[in-house]
Amino acid sequence: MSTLVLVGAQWGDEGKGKITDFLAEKADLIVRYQGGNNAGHTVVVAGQQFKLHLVPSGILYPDKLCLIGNGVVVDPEVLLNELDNLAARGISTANLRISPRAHVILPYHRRQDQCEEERKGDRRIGTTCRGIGPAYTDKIARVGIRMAELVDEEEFPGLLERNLENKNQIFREIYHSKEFKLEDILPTYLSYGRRLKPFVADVSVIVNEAIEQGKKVLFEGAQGTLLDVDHGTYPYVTSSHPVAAGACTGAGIGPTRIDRVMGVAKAYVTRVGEGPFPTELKDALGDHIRTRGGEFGTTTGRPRRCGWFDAVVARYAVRINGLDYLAITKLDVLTGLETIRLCTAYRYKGEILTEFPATLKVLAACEPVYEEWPGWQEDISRARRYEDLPASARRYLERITELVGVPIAIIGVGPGREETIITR
Ligand code: 2SA
Ligand code: GDP
Ligand code: MG
Repeated sequence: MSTLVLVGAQWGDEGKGKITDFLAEKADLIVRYQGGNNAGHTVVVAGQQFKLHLVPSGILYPDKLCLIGNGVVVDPEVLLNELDNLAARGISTANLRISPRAHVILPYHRRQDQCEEERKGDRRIGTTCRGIGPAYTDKIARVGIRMAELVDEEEFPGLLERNLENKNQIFREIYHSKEFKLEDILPTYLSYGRRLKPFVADVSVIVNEAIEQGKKVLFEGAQGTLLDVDHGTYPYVTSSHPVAAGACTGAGIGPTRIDRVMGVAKAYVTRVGEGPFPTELKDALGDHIRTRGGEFGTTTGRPRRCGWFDAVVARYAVRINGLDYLAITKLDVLTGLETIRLCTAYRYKGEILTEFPATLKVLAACEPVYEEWPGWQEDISRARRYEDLPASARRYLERITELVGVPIAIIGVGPGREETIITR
């Protein structure tokens, strides 16, 4: 198999970073295709933790090409910091390439994100305030600035000036907030452009050539299916396409170039930010899972909401992404629970729903239908083969497979690269 798209099958933070790093050993190229530094992908190797935001999670292997596709929004300041931090830890970033078509996050996007959240009040999305939504809004409105322009010292000043005029009007009249001065931004961003210029290369050309040559390409989704702007719990979503199809538009490849799609799901569910979450546990058990699973935002540190595994969500992810396999992570976090619940369907006004509803109104009125399964008490973090898992853990996973309809290819029993079981 030469190309694999890895997507979040829930609301993000499923452990995509860890699984990407694990699979990257056998890949030649690792490609981010959407999102920006709202993402926080954690990789743990030899006890060392790396939190990646824009750089693909293949970067810890010195021989892999790591690509940031056109579908990503790039905050140059954050990216340069990330590169500096990696370099300080002895990780080479020489193999990084960034698409000239990727849009740039500028300071006014970050402020706009914050102002918009404040204006929404109790209807806020709970964004990461990294400027993601406003940068994608500008892209779709056809006023965005791309990497190609950031690194072009003739083009960038005029574009920035024009955009600042518009943005300042919005800051003045709508948000009643401070205006931005051209001279405060321009020299800094020109210098960022100079530093990033050597990394800019046509990612679509590189990826397509690699595929032609039979190289292995791993596409690393960020966020998750239920945060997709089309397929997620709109409007409580991010502004990009985390779903597998996003890899095509976000990296510049055709759908015929994708061989396999893997969905990453936790053995339970988490969500950070606002919006519906049918199996959420708002009790001591939810707190227990949060503590045990270290469920705090990798980017913002916000506590994540925790709940039971939801097979309605997982089946939806299978359908929307065309999943071939699942990777189930954080099974170890459930160790010690007497019983584990699995949501098999929703009850809506006395009716049983097996498909994920399109509206928040219906979703809000849905009650999860649960099955209960016995838990296990044994420490599973040293399990390396499926057979090493206690019978009740295996039964739980087998029930997930039955309910979701795709096989589980990888099981996570700890954050470290080696704390992984491959089943196929
Ligand atoms: P945004 O900032 O516009 O993308 O926010 C819109 C919604 O998308 C959610 N979102 C995320 N959900 C989970 N994980 C994300 N990455 C970080 C992490 C989050 C953090 O790895 O933990 O540190 O808080 C991520 N990025 C965006 C967001 O919560 C909104 O619901
Ligand atoms: P991502 O955004 O999908 O890459 O996920 P995050 O990195 O934001 O959050 C996942 C967290 O769980 C990170 O702290 C990982 O180190 C950790 N993690 C990943 N897989 C496992 C696992 O199987 N078990 C445990 N205990 N932790 C895991
Ligand atoms: Mg994350």
